[in-house]
Amino acid sequence: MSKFIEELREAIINGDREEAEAITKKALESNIDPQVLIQEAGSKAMDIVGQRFNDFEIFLPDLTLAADAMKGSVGLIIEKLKETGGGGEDSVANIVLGTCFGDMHDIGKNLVSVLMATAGMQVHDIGVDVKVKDFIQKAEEVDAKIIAMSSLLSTSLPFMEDLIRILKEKNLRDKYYVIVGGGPVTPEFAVEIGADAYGRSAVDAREICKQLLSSGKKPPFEKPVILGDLKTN
Ligand code: B12
Repeated sequence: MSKFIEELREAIINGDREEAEAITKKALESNIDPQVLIQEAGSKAMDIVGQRFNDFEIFLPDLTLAADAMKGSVGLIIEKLKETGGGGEDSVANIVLGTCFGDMHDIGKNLVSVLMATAGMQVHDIGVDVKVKDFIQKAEEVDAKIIAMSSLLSTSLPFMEDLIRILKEKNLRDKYYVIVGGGPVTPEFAVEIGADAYGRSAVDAREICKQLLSSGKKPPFEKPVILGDLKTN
């Protein structure tokens, strides 16, 4: 494992934003793949911190510091991805993206947003704590093709199901592909609620959008497109 990855993981776990940013800068200068940096350093560090929080080894202030360090690192990685990934000039579709109501987690969603944008998609990131009606309102307003919902909290998962139910009630279900992702979301859950796709990571999210848009099929899909196995990713 690259020394940068190990050092960055450590800096994030320790909640040291300055150090995390300094290592991220050096790693990016050494041309390390930004996505490897996110996956192997950032996300792994967050998993460790999340587990320690769960086990009462650390508490909310520690979690907040770690998240801040992660945000610092991700901010620099996002800049790099924007520089190298192209712009949204040949946008293929409008995508409305947000974190579900009640949930303030946005680090993963922001990565999803940037990776979609670097693939030339027009992303309308409507932030965190987004009500179902606001996802739909925005999708109607911008004539979106895809509604992408992120959730890290189990308590916010029912809003994904609500969105699909309300789209059906409004006769809008065949207008939007609905894709879901985030920590507690599973492929089984995506099947259960009738989503069109599930992705484990931000890279999967980007690939899913490409697949849906080139499928030539209207939503809803009988079976969701599933990318990123929980066991291998
Ligand atoms: C950082 C963090 C925080 C930060 C958030 C900062 C921020 N601005 O986002 C702070 C400290 C604020 C926080 C608060 C809380 N948190 Co918190 N948090 C985390 C932690 C450690 C990391 C999350 C993270 O950023 N991961 C890194 C990113 C890169 O990964 P990601 O978000 O999973 O996103 C990736 C994929 O999921 C995917 N993806 C994401 N969205 C989407 C969408 C689509 C469409 C697709 C296809 C893919 C996709 O792509 C992303 C990139 O690859 C997790 C533990 C964990 N390991 O997940 C707990 C965790 C999510 N938090 C948890 C809890 C309980 C809370 C609090 C309730 C704590 C409290 N008691 O107050 C509050 C809730 C506040 C709220 N209302 O939202 C629990 C949730 C349990 C559950 N299943 O419900 C976790 C799992 C910790 C734990 N082990 O218990 N938290």
